Amino acid sequence: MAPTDPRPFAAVDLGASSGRVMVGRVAAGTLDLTEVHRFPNTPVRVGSTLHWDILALYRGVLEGLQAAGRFAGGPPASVGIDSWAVDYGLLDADGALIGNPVHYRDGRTGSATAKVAGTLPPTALYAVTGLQHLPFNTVYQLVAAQGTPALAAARRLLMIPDLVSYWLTGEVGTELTNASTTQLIDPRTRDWSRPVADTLGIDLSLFAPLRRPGDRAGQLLPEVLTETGLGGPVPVTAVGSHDTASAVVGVPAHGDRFAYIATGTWSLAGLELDAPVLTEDSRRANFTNELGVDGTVRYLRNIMGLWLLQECLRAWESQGRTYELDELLRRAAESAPLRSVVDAGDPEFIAPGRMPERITEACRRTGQPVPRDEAETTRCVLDSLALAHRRALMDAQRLSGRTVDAVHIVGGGARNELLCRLTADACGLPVVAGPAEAAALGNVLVQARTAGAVAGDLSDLRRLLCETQDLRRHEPMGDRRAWERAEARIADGRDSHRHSEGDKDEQPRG
Ligand code: ADP
Ligand code: LRH
Repeated sequence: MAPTDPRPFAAVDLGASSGRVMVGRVAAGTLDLTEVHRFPNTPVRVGSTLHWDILALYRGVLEGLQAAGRFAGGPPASVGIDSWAVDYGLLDADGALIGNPVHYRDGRTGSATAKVAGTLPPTALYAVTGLQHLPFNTVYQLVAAQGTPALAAARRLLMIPDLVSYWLTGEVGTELTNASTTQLIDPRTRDWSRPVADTLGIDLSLFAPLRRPGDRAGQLLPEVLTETGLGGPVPVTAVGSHDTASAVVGVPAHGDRFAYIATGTWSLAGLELDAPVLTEDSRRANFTNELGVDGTVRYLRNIMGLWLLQECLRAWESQGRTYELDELLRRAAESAPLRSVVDAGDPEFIAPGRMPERITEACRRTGQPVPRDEAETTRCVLDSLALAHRRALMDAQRLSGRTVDAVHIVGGGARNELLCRLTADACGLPVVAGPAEAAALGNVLVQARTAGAVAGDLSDLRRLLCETQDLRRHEPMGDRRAWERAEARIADGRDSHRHSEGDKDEQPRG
């Protein structure tokens, strides 16, 4: 192949709702992406514990790599893997997986958050790690697992993309962007915080050495080459293995006056910064400082995202009412705006199940009209998400001192025109929607740079995205005061909920 021919890179992108393998062809001035395999990501409850079906996902990865080889007419130039954050698998002394990784929506960390807060006050933990309080952060999962036979038998802990990489290559490592979601990394040093780990009794030697995006992570094992029909050798490159880190690389922005919202199962709304914001105001606003590619900080807030809608659809389907998303969104667009809104930052929505009822209960609790049908419930979800996007981006600008003049929506939610339009209206800023597969594109771009198919910094990679990807622009419209009034309803509801809950462990909520 001539050096200027586009080279195929395989991106494995495991999202909470589906896994996919994409082939990206890259050269100067060229970037195209093709989905070669998509497979559902369906969690499994065993007893009372919710697990990821990790072997089904790994089978999807192998089938996807086989499809990538067929599509590219030969082995890809390299493979990169990204997935959702915080979760992990434990390996025994023989390198075998101990049990199925537990899903971050499992309730096992219930008492661990208070236990951690009792040992290391939230203010001190934030001052070192800068991570948003989410009850499923790896720290809480590990504290919840203390004393279990599984943790006692463990010799290695691999985050989900590192586990897939280990199965493909036989080599272990801990990729930094995802490691930063453990709440054990100090974003100033970009290394483990031994004081935090020691105080909480967490053994850092369980973690394999850190890798940075762009590092070599091994090459496909002979049995993987046989299984996938790929001729070798095929290198595996560490990318921003946290899907949100890859998605932020995939934001088609110019300059630095932009905000991003990576919307899929979650909405991750924030800014790209050079240094973390570790102030008490930032902690109280529940902002996170996750590490990004090329020494950046992803200063953002986790918001519930399209999970709310996914769970409503699942509930309606279980009652025999199956809806096409397009049709539901069309009806939602015709429903009354801002009739009722819920707090999409409220951890009460993390667990699966009964979502339409839980939304109804939240509306009733805050003295708002309850949605009368599926279209109104959908409208309530999308208005609530747009409002949470607005709140997050206003807070991010205030807390960081950076102002923005455009919002980029990437991820599956970029396909939801109503959500993009409502977000533009709520924020009073233009929204640029797309690409929907930003994580896979960011994954491909980091691989391509390591392989020498493209060169430059993040702004150069983003220039290539701007030149090659289909984007839609939404200008803000409507009455901004309507959003302010809706925000006031949320703030009142939040205060009264807090008091009725007794604000148990004084943790902030976004
Ligand atoms: P994850 O990576 O977390 O699995 P995705 O980024 O794939 O999530 O986003 C999935 C979500 O994107 C779906 O739940 C759905 O709400 C939204 N979505 C996907 N395709 C469309 C579409 N054609 N129109 C509207 N929304 C869409
Ligand atoms: C999105 C995501 C998000 C995390 C959550 C657990 O897929 O990685 O950034 O907080 O999953």
